[in-house]
Amino acid sequence: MRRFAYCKVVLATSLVWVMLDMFILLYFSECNKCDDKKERGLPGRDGEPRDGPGEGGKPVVIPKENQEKMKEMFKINQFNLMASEMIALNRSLPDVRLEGCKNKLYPDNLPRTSVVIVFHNEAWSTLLRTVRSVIDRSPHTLLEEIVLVDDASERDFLKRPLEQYVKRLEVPVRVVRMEQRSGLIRARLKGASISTGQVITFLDAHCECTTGWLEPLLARIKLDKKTVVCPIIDVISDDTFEYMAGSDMTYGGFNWKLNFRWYPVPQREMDRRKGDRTLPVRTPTMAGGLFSIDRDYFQEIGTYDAGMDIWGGENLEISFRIWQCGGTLEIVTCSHVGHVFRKATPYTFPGGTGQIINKNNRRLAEVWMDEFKNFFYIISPGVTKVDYGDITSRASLRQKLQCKPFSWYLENVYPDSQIPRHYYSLGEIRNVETNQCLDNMARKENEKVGIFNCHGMGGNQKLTLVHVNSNQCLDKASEEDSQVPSVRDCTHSRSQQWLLRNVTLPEIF
Ligand SMILES: [Mn+2]
Repeated sequence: MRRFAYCKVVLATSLVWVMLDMFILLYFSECNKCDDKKERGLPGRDGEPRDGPGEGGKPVVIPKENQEKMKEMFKINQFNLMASEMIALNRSLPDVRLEGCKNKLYPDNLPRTSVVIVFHNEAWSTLLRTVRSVIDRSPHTLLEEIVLVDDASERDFLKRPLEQYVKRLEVPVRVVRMEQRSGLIRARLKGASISTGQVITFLDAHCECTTGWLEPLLARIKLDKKTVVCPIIDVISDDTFEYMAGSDMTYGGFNWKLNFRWYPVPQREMDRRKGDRTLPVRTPTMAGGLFSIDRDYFQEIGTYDAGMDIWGGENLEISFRIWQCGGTLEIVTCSHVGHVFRKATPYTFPGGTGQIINKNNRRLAEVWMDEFKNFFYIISPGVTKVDYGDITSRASLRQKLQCKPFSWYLENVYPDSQIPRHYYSLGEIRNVETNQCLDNMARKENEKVGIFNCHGMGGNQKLTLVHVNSNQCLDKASEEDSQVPSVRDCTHSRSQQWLLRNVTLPEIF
């Protein structure tokens, strides 16, 4: 009987202790979620339920009374800074990977990477959320270091406070400063040169890496160091910081103006991968902000064109160079990294945005595009007036590496390009009677072709345009629709005669 009483006492006291432990545990884990999280939050484990603003990649809604302040703050970085500041630096994100990616196995001895992040007046919250997401979601055995390159920011918190903060992080983080505003290209070169990892991973300063982002990238490089890899770039809303999965069904291309654009992955690339969407996509171009490259290979193929200024065109330049000089450029669909896409740039461009991008594009066209550069020059004649500096070192690099011609690239890497691989002439088609020209009138695919006043370019040649299927002839615009040419029975009247006028480039340049 007494023994039973003893047992009851022992049981009761241990129960009290257990409850006390639980209380302490709960109390401290609660505290992680609230006031402490912005500064010292433990690495967030994805899947663990948390309920702060933006957790799980959810959108942040700003209450009505703060809308005015929010708009004011938006202007600072051209994204919703107020929302960003409400979100924990280590917020959780959804696992947006394809099912087939989640249990892929990668070799143990992957090469280690340095992560190089260039920033200019970046917000504290976005910059440090980028850094935290790298640290929290990468195996530390694969992380050599993080290198933050400050491209002459003016904000005080990016000086000593930043250096103090990153000292406490579990992975070595180095901060290097450019002496003057140098732009993305030169700042990245600086970051690359002082880093030491076998692989260099470039990230933008407002990214969030997701679970398992790094291993599939490094695995491709381990397999072949001439493979340059990009993650799928997910969208972090600039308005709400909502995290939205990017598509594995788009890849990088460009248009005649040499603007980078996303296009659907063509059937031939799906076929090559036998329909397995978890396999990397060969992409003609990269967006530029986020990619990994073997350090030696980066050197070997000539890093970046240091003659380019600030930003723009460098992504196409490195894309063409990789492909034409024997490398491979891929989007690794099992790797997801989010990026805050903005509608406007918060940066100032010394000398003006247009001038800089024209200069950079001119350099890449001159060095890499052979005769196909003319497509670009015709569509943006302003480009031919810019001073693009000396390109002899880049041209000799191309020579030295024995890179293939641009026609090879179009044929083998980007056959679905807007730039035709084979063309008869480059110019305009003018109606003999009306003296107007065929024009796409900035219309989109599957819309009517237009007819418009000619822009006026050199040499000509008379022809009749016969439609093969209907055996009818292209005629001047009809009465009902004066801007659209018509197809009628062939009469060989003047309205069915067209002049093909070649653009004679030396003439306009
Ligand atoms: Mn960016």
